[in-house]
Amino acid sequence: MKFYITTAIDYPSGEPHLGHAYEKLCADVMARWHRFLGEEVFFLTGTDEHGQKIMKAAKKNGLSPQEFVNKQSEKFRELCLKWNISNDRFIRTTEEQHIRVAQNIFKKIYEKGEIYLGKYSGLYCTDCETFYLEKDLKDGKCPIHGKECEQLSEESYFFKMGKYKQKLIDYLEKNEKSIYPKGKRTEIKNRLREELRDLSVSRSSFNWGVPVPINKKHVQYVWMDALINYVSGVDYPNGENFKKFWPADVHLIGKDILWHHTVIWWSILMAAGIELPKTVLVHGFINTSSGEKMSKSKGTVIDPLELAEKYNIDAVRYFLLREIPFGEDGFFSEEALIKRNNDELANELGNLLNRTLSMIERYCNGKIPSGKMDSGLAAKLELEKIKKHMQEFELHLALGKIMGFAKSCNQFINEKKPWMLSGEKLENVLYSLSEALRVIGLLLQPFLPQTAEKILKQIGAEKGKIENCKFGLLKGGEAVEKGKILFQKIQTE
Ligand code: ME8
Repeated sequence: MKFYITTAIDYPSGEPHLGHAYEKLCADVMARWHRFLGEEVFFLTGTDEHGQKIMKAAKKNGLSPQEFVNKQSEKFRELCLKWNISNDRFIRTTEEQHIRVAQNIFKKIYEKGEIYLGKYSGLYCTDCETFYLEKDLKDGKCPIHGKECEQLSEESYFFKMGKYKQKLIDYLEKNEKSIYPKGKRTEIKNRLREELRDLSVSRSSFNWGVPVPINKKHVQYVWMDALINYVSGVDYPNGENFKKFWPADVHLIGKDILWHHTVIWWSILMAAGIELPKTVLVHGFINTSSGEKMSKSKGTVIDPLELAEKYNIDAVRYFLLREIPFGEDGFFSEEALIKRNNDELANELGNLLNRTLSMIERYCNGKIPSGKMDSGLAAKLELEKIKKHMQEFELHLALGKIMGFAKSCNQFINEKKPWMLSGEKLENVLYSLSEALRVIGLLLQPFLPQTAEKILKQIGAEKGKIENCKFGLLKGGEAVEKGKILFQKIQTE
């Protein structure tokens, strides 16, 4: 089995924000989960470096567009490192190889007679890099950014997107999982009831873009360049990775770019004769606790690199994954993060490890005793439900079930009172707790990779895959190695 997952590629016109980090985090958990299932995974992320928005930002910073994106894209790479994102490739749309593929696809569609030269007049939002019709505007402004749109008029190539309308509707009808969650699929189906216009796919009033292969006075429209990263990232058309991994299993994106990833991307693929991705998966937006929508252009941004310096990154990952039901919008606040760190990570998970290891040290000379897994405790692990939640992209529920099991283990200690036991009874309890911790450690690998590694190391177990999540694999006699506390409680004044 293979699993190919992508995130949107970020505009490096500004600094990375929490929304960027959140998207990479969710994709990371899914990529790691599928590796955990034993599948061959390819995980792609990167930066979207062409277009007017980048050009304007470069100018503002007194740099050439190329110098500017070189500098900015490093910050997004650093974000991946600091947040422990396990991407297999970081693609930049200014890479030669990507540019070649973007041109190849443009040319292919042109040669099929699906692209023609015309003139565009319309309203353009540079922040979205998208044309709008008068009726789409909110109070005369961009519906996403609330900014004035520019009136543009220039020579442009057009892709005959309009003629794909029925094909797109049929595809949506037939493929239930093509857009997830369900409501988003309905949203696109409804929008497709209206007229579908041809798409302007080139710009001629500036030059920071992929040159149109048939007319060097034009550059490819930034979306006609950026979307193609999903196939250039696996070396379309002849690369091994393309053959092995395409079609993508999941394109993970935010709700503001759903139209681009379905109607635009799918019709480009249809025109180029390339298979369509299996699922476009939409996550929610993160807002700050003041209720303000986080937005680069409005400057209400939380710096995810600073967060990674300030807190244990697994506490940040945990907070976002548990706090926000996947697919819905959510709030970020440091107070709520600290509360979950203290109540759930320190008090439940950290405490469970600490108590268990202390007892093994005290009563069993630091070696896991051989024993029998307690069937009552074993039954508290809802492995099938965890798998099902992951299949349905309910990351928050899967993680909730794993943490629920840790809570059951703490209750088990309170009920069994091992400090009152001796002999076989004591050994069985400590063995059961070690086994439970081993399975918790394994299951946490996709979510909190550093913490999982620490847990497994401290109880003398190996990293492993889903098939190791059954009880009875520890033999007894493994030396435990109590390490530093997993999660420090954070004091608030
Ligand atoms: O749209 N919360 O780039 P981008 C959660 N380059 N996610 C958010 C968010 C928030 N507050 N704000 C933005 C682009 N996002 C294009 C994509 S793909 C071929 C080209 C998400 O930097 C947003 O929905 O504006 C998108 O999925 C991603 O961050 C990058 O946004």
